[in-house]
Amino acid sequence: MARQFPVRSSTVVKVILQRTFRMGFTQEPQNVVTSKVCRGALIVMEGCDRSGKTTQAKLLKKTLDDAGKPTDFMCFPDRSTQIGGIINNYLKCGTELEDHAIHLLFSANRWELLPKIKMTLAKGTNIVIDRYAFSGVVFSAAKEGMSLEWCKKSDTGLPKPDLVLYLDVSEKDVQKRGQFGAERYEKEEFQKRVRANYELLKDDTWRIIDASLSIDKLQEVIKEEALKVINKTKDEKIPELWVE
Ligand code: DGP
Repeated sequence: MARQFPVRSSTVVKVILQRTFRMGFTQEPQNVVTSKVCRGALIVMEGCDRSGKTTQAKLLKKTLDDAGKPTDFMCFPDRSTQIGGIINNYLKCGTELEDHAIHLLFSANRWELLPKIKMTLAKGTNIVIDRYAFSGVVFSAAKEGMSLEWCKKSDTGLPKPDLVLYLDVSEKDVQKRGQFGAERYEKEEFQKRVRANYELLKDDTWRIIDASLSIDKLQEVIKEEALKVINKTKDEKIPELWVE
């Protein structure tokens, strides 16, 4: 005769669950650390040509890495892409392009790198960018017939930086740093208009840094500002630039 199973299957399940619960298997694993990934900060370095931005931006990347805050360096224009190649040729006076057309190419160069910017910030890495959309506006609007408002439009929707470090260098100090190079915009009169345009863009995310300080002193000031903003913004969303 077939042996009768003495208990109903629902009772078996109940017992197994009770035992398992007593053994602690249904509790949350004790030593699994669930850490939240905070976003990285977007830090932009701006200033007239020869203000020392590139040196400071590259140094800041290293300073933050060394301080345990992983950071990437980027620059605009990024001359390594196809669009960047056209821009490079234009800046070196190898080609002539209509003012609006080159403005849009500078802007397109930023848009094409947006996925990289977003991905980097999302994984918690900060980005230090040597020039951004502000350069786009101040250089293009320094040309005749180009309004500041029109120049802002093509970059509307890009992420707004958490911090803009503006390296303020006087005309006199620029002259002391030697001759301008041979690139298209490296002319005294043009740079004067660029400097005046920068004045029109500043808001409370900007810090005006005296670029006449020594490289080390300047880096100290910049590091302090960067660390402050990294701690402040890690849980915040990044707003869009120039939302009307
Ligand atoms: P840099 O590689 O940082 O030396 O920049 C090259 C030159 O291009 C410099 O004179 C600034 C200018 N520039 C940078 N970004 C833009 C932009 O978006 N639009 C325009 N018109 N000029 C820019």
